[in-house]
Amino acid sequence: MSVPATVQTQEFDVERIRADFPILHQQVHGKDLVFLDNAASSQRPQSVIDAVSHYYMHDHANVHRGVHTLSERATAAYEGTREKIRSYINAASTAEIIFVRGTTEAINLVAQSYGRERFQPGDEILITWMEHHANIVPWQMVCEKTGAKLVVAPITQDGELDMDAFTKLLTDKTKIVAVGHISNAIGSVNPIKEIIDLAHKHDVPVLIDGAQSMPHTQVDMQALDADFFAFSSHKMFGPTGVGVLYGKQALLDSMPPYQGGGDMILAVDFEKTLYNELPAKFEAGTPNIAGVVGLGATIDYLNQLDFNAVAQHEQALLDYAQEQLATVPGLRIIGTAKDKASVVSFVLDTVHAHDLGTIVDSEGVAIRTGHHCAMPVMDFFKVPATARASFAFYNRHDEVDVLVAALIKAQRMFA
Ligand code: 7TS
Repeated sequence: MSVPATVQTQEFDVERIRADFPILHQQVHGKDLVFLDNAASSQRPQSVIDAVSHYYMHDHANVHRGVHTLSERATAAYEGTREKIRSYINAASTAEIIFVRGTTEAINLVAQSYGRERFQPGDEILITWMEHHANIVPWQMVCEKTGAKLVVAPITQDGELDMDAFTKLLTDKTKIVAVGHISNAIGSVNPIKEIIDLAHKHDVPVLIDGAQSMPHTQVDMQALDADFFAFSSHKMFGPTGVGVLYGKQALLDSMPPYQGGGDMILAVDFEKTLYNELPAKFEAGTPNIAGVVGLGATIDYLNQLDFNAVAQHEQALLDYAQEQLATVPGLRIIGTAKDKASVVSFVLDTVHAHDLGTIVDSEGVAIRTGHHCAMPVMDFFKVPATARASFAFYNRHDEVDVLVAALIKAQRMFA
């Protein structure tokens, strides 16, 4: 992602960072692991693993229920993470932080709870051509129930959102805009502040899919003025099975519960149920307590990083990767937006993406191959699949060299 030129950063010590991630120090097929599948799921530092383990060894009980000591400890750790997240993304209140399973559940929650009640036949939901299926299918489902229409803003040949077209498609019929911050398939960074300001001029709320931005950058909800923002812990170095829906309090207050059950009620009888206040209203049933505790430790870990140094390191990795990959004969990079995160999709003219994935794995290199749950983007670039190398702050330049050597080996095998 672009780095402000004037910002002074500390020297980024990648070896010190790598020492925090035990999983990186292993061999696969007799070769040092080179983990370049971070966009699918990144790895966890020891402190996060320890926090989850400590929680299970000392503090586990159900939350918000018992007056006994363990339940109070578990509740304090669970609610403590809510405050850490609030502060990390600068939300106005902890009532605006809803724990969910991940980005997918967060978007489904908004589509069903916000959309299903309000959308009418003829209303429009505006997304973009580069969305992950998690930001397409929930809206299609709500369209089927309400008669609303999914409108898709086009992208350019470089894989950038076509802002002129987007501006024209945003009309009085638009009832919500739902846009990814960073494309998982091609790495493009969308101008979300501009999109939010534009939509707000039409009084249209905006949901940002932040699944791919949280591992690379810090976001400020009040400065951004997003109405909803969704992200997954497992992509930002935290446990799997937990994520966050941020929503402005007034909007969340106006929405009905998404699921019913324990914890989301104040009183129940067979005639009528009185729903709980935010955020409990949207957290039915026993949550992923250990995951949330681990996410709290993840925020502590991220808070001690210098994100300007992280951004510079990742930009240097991206530049180096794109430069080196361009030296591989017959390799084409898919997605050449000016502002890109450290995600590089590519195809080789002689080797299918799936074969590539298997061959580079035999060299210890983990990349993802396929459509990346973004089939419309693949259709746009007229490719069935791509190979994707996605970097995190713990990756090194020499890992790019290992990838490139593995690709050349694959090419020789298929020659
Ligand atoms: N949105 C984006 C932009 C994503 O990249 C993903 C997952 C999701 C939503 C869904 O997140 P989840 O945590 O709820 O599953 N992306 C990928 C990927 O690129 N490879 O595997 C999953």
